[in-house]
Amino acid sequence: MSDPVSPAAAASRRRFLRSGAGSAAVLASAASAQVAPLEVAPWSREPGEPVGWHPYGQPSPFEKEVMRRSRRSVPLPGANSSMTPLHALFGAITPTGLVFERHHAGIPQIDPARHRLAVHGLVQRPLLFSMDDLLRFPSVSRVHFLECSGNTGSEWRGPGTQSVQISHGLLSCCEWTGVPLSVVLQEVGLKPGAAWVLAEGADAAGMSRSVPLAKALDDALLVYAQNGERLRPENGYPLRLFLPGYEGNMSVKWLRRLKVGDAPFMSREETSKYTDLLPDGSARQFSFGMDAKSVITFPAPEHLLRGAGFYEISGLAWTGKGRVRRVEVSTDSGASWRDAVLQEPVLDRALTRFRLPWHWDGGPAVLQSRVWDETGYRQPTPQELIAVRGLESGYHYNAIQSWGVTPDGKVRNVRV
Ligand SMILES: Nc1nc2c(c(=O)[nH]1)N[C@H]1C(S)=C(S)[C@@H](COP(=O)(O)O)O[C@H]1N2
Ligand SMILES: [Mo]
Repeated sequence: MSDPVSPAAAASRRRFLRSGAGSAAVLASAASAQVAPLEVAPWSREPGEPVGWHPYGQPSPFEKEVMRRSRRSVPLPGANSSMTPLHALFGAITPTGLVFERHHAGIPQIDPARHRLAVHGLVQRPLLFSMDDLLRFPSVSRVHFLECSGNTGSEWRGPGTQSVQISHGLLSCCEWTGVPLSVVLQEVGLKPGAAWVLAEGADAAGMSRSVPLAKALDDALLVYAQNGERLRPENGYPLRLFLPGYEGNMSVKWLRRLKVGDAPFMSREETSKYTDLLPDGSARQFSFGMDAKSVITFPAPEHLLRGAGFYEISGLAWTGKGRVRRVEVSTDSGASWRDAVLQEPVLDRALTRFRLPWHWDGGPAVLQSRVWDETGYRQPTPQELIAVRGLESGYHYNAIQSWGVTPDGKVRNVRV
C-alpha cells in the first residue's frame, strides 16, 4: 500500500523526475554495488551490547557532535542560553535532550512533592495545588513550537554568526501535555474585573510575566510533560506555563504562582526587557505573538556540499498566528521562487518541515526561503523589517535568511 500523497507533493515528485535528478545521477557518489560480497564488519561477528546497556536510551556515540551549543564560550553563571542543533535534525519534533534552553538564573532542582502552585488575586477561592492535584485534572496533548523572542537577534545588522544553530536555534517543537489553564481558573472562579494573570517562576530569577486573561482562557496550558515524559529540569520541571504562539519568555518555567488582576503587572521582564525601541523613540511592549518565519536548515553554514548534483533543500517554517500556508524557496538570490512541499500534517503553531529538490550546477548560489501564514502575512526581507522596526530592536527578528553557496561547497551566512 502506498502512502497518500498530496497534489503538491505529487507535482514536486513529477518535477523531480522530469528534471533528471530522479535518475541514477542522484546516486553518483554511491559506490557501485557490483563489487559485492559485502565486508563482514566487526559488529557483525559477535553479539552486541546487552538489552539495558543504557536503561535510558542514548544516541549513537557517532552522533556525539549533535548537541546544544551556546553563543558565549564562557557561560555567565546561571544566565545563559543554549541552542538547538537545527542543522542536524529531521522532521519537525525536537528531541527532548536537544531542546534549546534559556535560563535567567540557572536550573532549579525542584522536588515535585514539595512544589506548589498558588492561584490567587481576583478569584473566588484562592487555592494551592500540589503536583498530584494537577495530575488529576483532565489533560490535553498538543504539538507546538516554542521560540525565544531573542531568536535570530544576531542578524539585525547583517550576518552575525556562521551557524544556523546559533542564529536560529532558540527554537524547538514538542508535544506538550498538561491541564488547560481555563480548567484551573474555573476551579478557583474569577472575580469581576479579572483581566490579566501574572505567572511567576520558582527559580532564583523569580521570572514573571503578565498574560492577558483572554489567552489564559483560550489555549494556555499548565504543562507537566513533554514528548511523552515528565518535563526535563531545564524545561521547567515539574510545571511550566505554555502559551502557544507567544514569545518563549512568557511560557514561565518552574511555575509556582498565578495572580489574577485587573491590569498588567509591569514586571521587570516586560518593562526593562522584552520591549523593542522603535525609530520614533517609543517602545513596543507586550509583543506577544511570534510572527511567521522560516529558515533553510539544509544546506546551512554547518554543512559542506560535496560537488555539483542533486540536493534536497530542507528547512523549517512556523508562525505564532496559526498555520503555515505556503513556503517558497529561491536558489538565485530571490530572482525566482519555487513552491516547497510542506510535510503534512501542517499543525497550528507548530514547526512545519518544507523540502525542495535542487540540482546544484556547482556555481555560486544564494538560497532563501519565505513563508506565508494563514492570515496572509508574508515573512519580510531584512530591508522591509528594518524599515518598520529600525535597528534598536533586540527581539522579534523574523526576516528572510540568505545562505550563500560557493563553488567549493561552503555555505555562508550572507545579507543580500
Ligand atoms: N521561571 C523562568 N521561566 C522562563 C525562563 C526563566 O529564565 N525562568 N526563561 C524564559 C525564556 S526567555 C524562554 S525563551 C523560555 C525557554 O524555554 P526552554 O528553556 O524550555 O526552551 O522559557 C521562559 N521561561
Ligand atoms: Mo527567551
